[in-house]
Amino acid sequence: MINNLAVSAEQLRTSAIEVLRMNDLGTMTSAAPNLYPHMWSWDAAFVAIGLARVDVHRAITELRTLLDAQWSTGMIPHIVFSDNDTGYFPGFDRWGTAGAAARPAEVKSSGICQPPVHAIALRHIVDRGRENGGGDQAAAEEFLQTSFDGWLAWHRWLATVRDPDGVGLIEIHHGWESGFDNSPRWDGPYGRIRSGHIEPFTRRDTTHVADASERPDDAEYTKYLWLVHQMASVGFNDAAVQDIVDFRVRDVFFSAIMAASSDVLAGLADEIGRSADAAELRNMAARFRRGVDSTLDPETGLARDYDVLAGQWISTETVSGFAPLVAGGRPEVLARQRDILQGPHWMGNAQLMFALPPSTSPSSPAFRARTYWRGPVWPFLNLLLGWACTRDSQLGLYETLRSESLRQLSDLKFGEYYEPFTGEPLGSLAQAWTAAAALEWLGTGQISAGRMHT
Ligand code: 2M8
Repeated sequence: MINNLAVSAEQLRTSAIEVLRMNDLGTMTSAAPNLYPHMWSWDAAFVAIGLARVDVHRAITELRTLLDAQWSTGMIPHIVFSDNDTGYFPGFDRWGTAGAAARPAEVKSSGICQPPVHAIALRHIVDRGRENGGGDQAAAEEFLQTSFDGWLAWHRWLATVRDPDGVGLIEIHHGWESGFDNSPRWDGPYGRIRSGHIEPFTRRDTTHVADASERPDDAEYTKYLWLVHQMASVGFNDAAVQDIVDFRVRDVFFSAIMAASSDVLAGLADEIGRSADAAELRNMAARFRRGVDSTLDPETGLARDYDVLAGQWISTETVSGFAPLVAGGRPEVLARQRDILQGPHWMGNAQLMFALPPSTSPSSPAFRARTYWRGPVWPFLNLLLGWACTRDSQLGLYETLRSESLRQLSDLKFGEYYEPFTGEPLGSLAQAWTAAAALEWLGTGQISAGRMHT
């Protein structure tokens, strides 16, 4: 029993496993049952972390499916489409990736990417495999050996194609690439886009949530599709996209994940005797850590994105401002960031239902308590922050994030995101990465609820 939980740890674990089972399509996990009936790249990484707690083999399958969708350039696409192509728009046909030269012909995918959390997931799989020993360990070691080159190619693609000038920041070409789709971070860049003609479209997402106003509005969606149209018009060719696309932003949070993940992949490289690759990855990690550090706003102490086309910093107070806590960095910077995170504008806000950071600070004029990436709390992000705390031996903050997250998730709804003041689950329920986060927070202990396929 975990202190102050409305349910027992075993109940929470059983329900979380049930959600992953419900979303299990065989070789991939849908991000959510109806709203997102396909595999999403960074969701898959978190899902694999959770799966590794109950079934190492199934966790491996998840990452292998994702890697099978890797483009010949090294890019890992943000959506791998399942055959269940009914409930989601834009589907494969609308993406226009059918003719993209770099896409493996046998796998249907989108043509953009998401943050590279995957090496962190691979680390979890290897660690769980080694803890369990036997067949789990053998499978995890084998997967590490056979998949390593794929992950390395992914990191190299990001480090070259998306940071051609070596500034240590990843350039994204769509808000969807950040994973923070309609965050106020992107209001400036989207505000400057004047969409050209696109084919008419009918959205499906708004039919899967209780209140359509939680989702991005139609004007936002038109711009999202305009960017897809632009990229499709040049066959998703990397160099051509950069020349023509109307959204070019250096994403500080994506870059922080790149730094953290490159370090983790370097550690794994060492373990399999790939020391030259390990050195290259450590250099990558250092470069992106410096890049993240270079964005710090000296007044607010928060990290910032950079709008390349406008030549402007983006200073909206969102949780991405804590990118250094994910990237790692100078001790004094991290200490100040932890103070701010736990202060009155974030976790220390007295009105919060749980002491967990909202996606936008409630003190910001951009804050919207119920609107998607404009304010609600996202459980998977708290898991990522918690992971970084353990890496940096910040056990006090880790314990707060863990116990508050477990309290939040003990409603057994596994919401996509939560209203910060009431704790109401919003968006999709039974969201896969939320269930995975619960399993990882619960950690070791009884796993009598069993494997995925009993
Ligand atoms: C959301 O994004 C998709 C587009 O990629 C959507 O709204 O249709 C975001 O929360 C993203 O971060 C997440 O990976 C995806 C699936 O959970 O949903």
